Amino acid sequence: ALAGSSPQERTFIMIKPDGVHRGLVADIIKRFEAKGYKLVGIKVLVPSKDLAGKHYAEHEGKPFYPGLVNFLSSGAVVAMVWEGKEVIKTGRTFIGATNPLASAPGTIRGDYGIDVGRNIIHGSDSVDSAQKEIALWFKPAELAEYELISKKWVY
Ligand code: RTP
Ligand code: MG
Repeated sequence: ALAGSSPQERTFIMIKPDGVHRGLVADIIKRFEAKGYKLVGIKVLVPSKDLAGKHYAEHEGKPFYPGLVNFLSSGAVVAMVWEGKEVIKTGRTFIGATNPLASAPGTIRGDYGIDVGRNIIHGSDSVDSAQKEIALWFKPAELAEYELISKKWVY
């Protein structure tokens, strides 16, 4: 139960334009918040094609890449940084499989999605990609340094 024995990590979570348009922002935030994770950064923006392209640079050259970049930059997204023990892995578990039809009920994509190109939310898949994505989407001053008062009841 000691905070010192629970190393904290950060992940980049983004509600994509379909999730925003469908009114899923509060539901998604609620899941991370209720789990006990700490919100350290959040903003709404319409990403430029340049930013969307950089975010998905690992997929450059794949057939779905141009459509993916166009889709992400087609509307408002909610970009967030969440902090806590194993939040990268847990975030991916919350989100579900890439294809919503293959995602278990109870996951965000499993509960709300059908199409792989309209899968509602993004989450970093490793410590390395989390660091890169946080640096791409947020300035250091946009991340809040504070102690979550509930921490000693969560850990
Ligand atoms: P994300 O990066 O958005 O969190 O999704 P992911 O890790 O679950 O999946 P990834 O392989 O990184 O793919 C990024 C996004 O590209 C779209 N995609 N389409 N076969 C296809 O048409 C296909 N494969 C992937 C999805 O929207 C996926 O979220
Ligand atoms: Mg991915």
